[in-house]
Amino acid sequence: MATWLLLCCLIASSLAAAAAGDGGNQVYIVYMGAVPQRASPNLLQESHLRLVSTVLKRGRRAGSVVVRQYKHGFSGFAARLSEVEAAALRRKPGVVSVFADPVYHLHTTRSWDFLQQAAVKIDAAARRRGAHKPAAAAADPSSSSPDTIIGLLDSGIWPESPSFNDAGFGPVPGRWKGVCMAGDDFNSSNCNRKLIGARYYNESDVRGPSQSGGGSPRDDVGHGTHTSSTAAGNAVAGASYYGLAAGTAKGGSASSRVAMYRVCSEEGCSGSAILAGFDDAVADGVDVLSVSLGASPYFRPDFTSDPIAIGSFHAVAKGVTVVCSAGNSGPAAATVVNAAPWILTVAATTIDRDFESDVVLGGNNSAVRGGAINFSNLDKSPKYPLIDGAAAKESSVSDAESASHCEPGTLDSGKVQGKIVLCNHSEGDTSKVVKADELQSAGAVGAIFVNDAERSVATTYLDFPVTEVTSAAAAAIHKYIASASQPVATITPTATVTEYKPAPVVAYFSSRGPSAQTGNVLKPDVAAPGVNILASWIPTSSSSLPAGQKAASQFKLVSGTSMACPHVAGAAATVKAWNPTWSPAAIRSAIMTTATQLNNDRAPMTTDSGSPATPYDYGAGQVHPTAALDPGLVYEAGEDDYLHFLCNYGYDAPKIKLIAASLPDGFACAANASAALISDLNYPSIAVSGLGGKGGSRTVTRAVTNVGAQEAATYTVAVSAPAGLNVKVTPTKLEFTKSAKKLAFQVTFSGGHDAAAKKGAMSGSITWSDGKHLVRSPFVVTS
Ligand SMILES: *[C@@H]1O[C@H](CO)[C@@H](O)[C@H](O)[C@H]1NC(C)=O
Ligand SMILES: *[C@@H]1O[C@H](CO)[C@@H](O)[C@H](O)[C@H]1NC(C)=O
Ligand SMILES: *[C@@H]1O[C@H](CO)[C@@H](O)[C@H](O)[C@H]1NC(C)=O
Ligand SMILES: *[C@@H]1O[C@H](CO)[C@@H](O)[C@H](O)[C@H]1NC(C)=O
Ligand SMILES: *[C@@H]1O[C@H](CO)[C@@H](O)[C@H](O)[C@H]1NC(C)=O
Ligand SMILES: CC(=O)N[C@H]1CO[C@H](CO)[C@@H](O)[C@@H]1O
Repeated sequence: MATWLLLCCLIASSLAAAAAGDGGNQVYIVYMGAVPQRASPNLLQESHLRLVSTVLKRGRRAGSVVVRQYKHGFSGFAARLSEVEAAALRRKPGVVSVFADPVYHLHTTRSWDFLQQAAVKIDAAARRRGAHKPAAAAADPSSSSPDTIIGLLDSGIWPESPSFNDAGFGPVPGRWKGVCMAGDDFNSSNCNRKLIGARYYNESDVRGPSQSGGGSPRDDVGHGTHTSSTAAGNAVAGASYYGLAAGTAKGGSASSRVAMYRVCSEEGCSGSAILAGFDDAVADGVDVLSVSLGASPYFRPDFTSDPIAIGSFHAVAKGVTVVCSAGNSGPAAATVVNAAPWILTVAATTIDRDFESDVVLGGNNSAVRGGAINFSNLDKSPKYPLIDGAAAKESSVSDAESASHCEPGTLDSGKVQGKIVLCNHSEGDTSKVVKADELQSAGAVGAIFVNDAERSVATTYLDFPVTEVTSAAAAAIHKYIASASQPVATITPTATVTEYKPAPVVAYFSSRGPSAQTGNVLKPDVAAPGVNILASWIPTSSSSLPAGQKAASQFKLVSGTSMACPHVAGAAATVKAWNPTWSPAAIRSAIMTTATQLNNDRAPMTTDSGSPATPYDYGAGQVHPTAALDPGLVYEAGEDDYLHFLCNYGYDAPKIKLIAASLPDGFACAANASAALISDLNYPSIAVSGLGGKGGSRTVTRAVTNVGAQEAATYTVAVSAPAGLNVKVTPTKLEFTKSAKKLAFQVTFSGGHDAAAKKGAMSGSITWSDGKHLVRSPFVVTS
C-alpha cells in the first residue's frame, strides 16, 4: 500500500513537472551496473527503453528522451528527463544511480582564454628518446613489435594530418572491433591502417542543437589532433609553427594505431559521452586510453558520480591502461583531478627549449632577456618610445595599480600611441592576449609584460610585438626609464633556443597533490612534457595568420597537462608492446619506478618558481620511456585491490557497486576497513597522512613481482628520508627465485625527535636495486 501511494504521488508530480514545460529537462546518466549474463545488446537496449517509459508522462516516447545507451562494459543510459522523472528512476529496481550529466573540460591550459595561445614541442623529448635503441626500434612500424592501439577521448581528429599517414603499416589487427563512423566531412575513407577507428557522440542530442555541430569525428577544436599526434603520431620531418621550433614532430609510440572517440566540442565534454567513449573503446579493443580532460578541481565529483572514475574502473578491470591529465589548476595545493588509484595521473613539465624575444634598451643598447612568440616586424634598433603603464594612465582613472597592469580601459591612448608599453601582469588579471589586443588598437607599437609565474609558457601574439620578462629582468628596464629623458627600446623577433637549462621544471599551471579525496594515495603519479609542445593541429585558417603567411600551420605549439598525458600514453603503449601480458598496474609501476628526478643540469628538478620539486608536484618524477621497458620489479594491483581501496575509502558494498557495477562472488569489505589502510594499496608510491608527531608510527606493506630476465635475483633496499622522519624497511634484502616471484616487505615510518616541528609533507624515497635495475618509490608522510 505504501509503495503504491508513493508511486501514485510520483506519477502525479511528474505530470505536474512535465506540464510546466520541457524546458526544465536535462540529461541524466542512469547507471545500471554490470551487463546481466547472456543479455544481448539489443535486449538490453529494449529493457532500457521499457524502463524509461514507466516514468514518462503520457505522450513522451522513450525513444525520444534516451540520448545514449551503455551496453558493453556496464549497463545504463543517458536520457533527457525532468527532475521528477529522474527521481522516479532512481527508485526503480536494477537502477544503481542517477546523476546529472556533468560537463568536463579539455586540459589544454589553465583557462579557455589560452586556447588560441601557448604551445609546446615533443621534439626534445623525442630526441632524447631516440638516443635509446629500444624505443627507436619500437617506434619503427616495420619492426616486429606487436601492435598496440591507443584510444583517445577528445575533441576529434584531423585525419589528413601527415601524423596519421599509414604508409608502412600492416593490416589492422584482427582483434580490432571498432568502427569508422561517418559524419559531417568525414567518412570511412578517412580511416586507414594508422587511424583505425573513429567514433563521435552527437553533442546536439545532449546539449541541444549547437552551431558547432558535433556530428562528426572530425576535430574542429585542434586539441584531439594535437594529443593524438603526441601519443602516436608518425615522425614528420620539417614540422614547425611558422618556422618556430622547426624539427621532426613525432609521437611517443609512433608504431601504435590510433582510435578517436570524440566526446568533446568547443563547449566541453559531456559526462554521458565520456562514459559512452569508455564503454565503446573497451569493447573495440584499445590497449591504452589517453584522456586529457576532467572536472574542475573546485567542483570535484565523488567517485560514484564521476564518469572518468567509473569508466576507467571498467577499462582497467578489462586490462586497458587509462592515462589522464592531472589538470591545469596549479600551483595551488590539492588541485589534482582524475586521482582514482586505478588511473595513471600525469603532471606537466617544461622541455629544454625556450622561445626568446628580447627587449633592447636605448642608451647603451643592453638587452633584457624575455620570452614569447611574436611574428611582428619592429626595427632592430631601439628607436620606439618606451612608457610605463602607470605613466600612461587615463586621467579620469583613479586606480594607478590597474593602469600599471594595462587593464583595458585604464590607459590614455594618446599616451601609448606609437610606443612600447611596459605592463605588470599577475594571476587573475585580464588575459595577456586581451590586454595586447587593447594596446594594439590604442595604437601602441608593442608591449612588455612583467610576469614571473607564467614565464615558461610561451604565449603566441601573432602580429603584435610582445615579450614577457621576469620582475628581476624588469628592474633594469625600470632603472633605464627612470634615468633616461626620452627612453626608447625595441623588441627582437622570437628565436628558438634549444638545450635550454634548467629543464625540465614543473610547469606553474600543473595541478598539485595531495589528492583532495585521500591523502593516503600519492597523486599525481608522474610528469611529462606539457609546455610549448609542437604537434599536429587543424589547418583551418579561421584565426588570423602571421604577416606574410598564406596558409594556416599544420602544427601548433600548445601547453597543458593535456599535452603531458599523451606522452605517457605513448610510453605506456610502448611498454605494452614489449610486454604484451602486463596488467595496467604493472605498466604504471614500470613507468613510475623508473622515472627521473634530475634536470639537464644533473641537479634535482625544481618547479617553475625555482623551489625543489616534491612528489605533490611531479609524483615519481619525469617519465623515462626507455627505462620503463625493463623495470626489474613491478607493483601489481588488480580489481580486488581497488575494491578494497573503496572499502577503506569508506564505501559499503552498495556504494561500491555504483562504480564497479558488480562485485566478485564472496566479496565483502573487511571489518577493519579504514582510511589508514588505503596506504596499504600495492601502489608504486607511498602516502601516509596523519602520522602524528613524536611517537607517531605507521607500517605499510607492499609486494614486488620480479619481471626481470633473471628468475634468480637479489635486491637490496636504499632509503632516502628527510630529517625528522625514521624510515625502516624489513626485510632489507629480497631473494627472488623460480618459485618466489613475488615478495612482500614492510615500511615503518615513525616521527623522530624533531618530527613535531616539521610542518607539512615530508618526502623521500625507497629504492630496490639488484645492481642493474633501480626500482624507486617516492613517499610522502604528513603529520
Ligand atoms: C568519402 O568522401 C570523399 C570526399 O568527399 C569521397 O571522394 C569518397 O568517395 C567518400 N568515400 C566513401 C567510402 O564514401
Ligand atoms: C544529431 O542529433 C540531432 C538532434 O537529434 C539531429 O538533428 C542530427 O541529425 C544528428 N546528427 C547526426 C550527424 O547524427
Ligand atoms: C609593477 O609593479 C612594481 C612593483 O609592485 C612597480 O614598481 C611598478 O611600477 C609596476 N609597474 C610596471 C609597469 O612595472
Ligand atoms: C646599460 O644600461 C642599463 C640600464 O640603464 C644598466 O642597468 C646596465 O648596467 C648598462 N650596461 C652597461 C654595460 O653599461
Ligand atoms: C584487517 O583484517 C584482515 C582480515 O579481514 C587481516 O588480514 C588484516 O591483517 C587486518 N589488518 C589490520 C591492519 O588489522
Ligand atoms: C620567431 C619568429 O618567427 N619571429 C618573427 C618575428 O617577426 C619578424 C618579422 O615579421 C620575423 O622575421 C620573425 O621570424
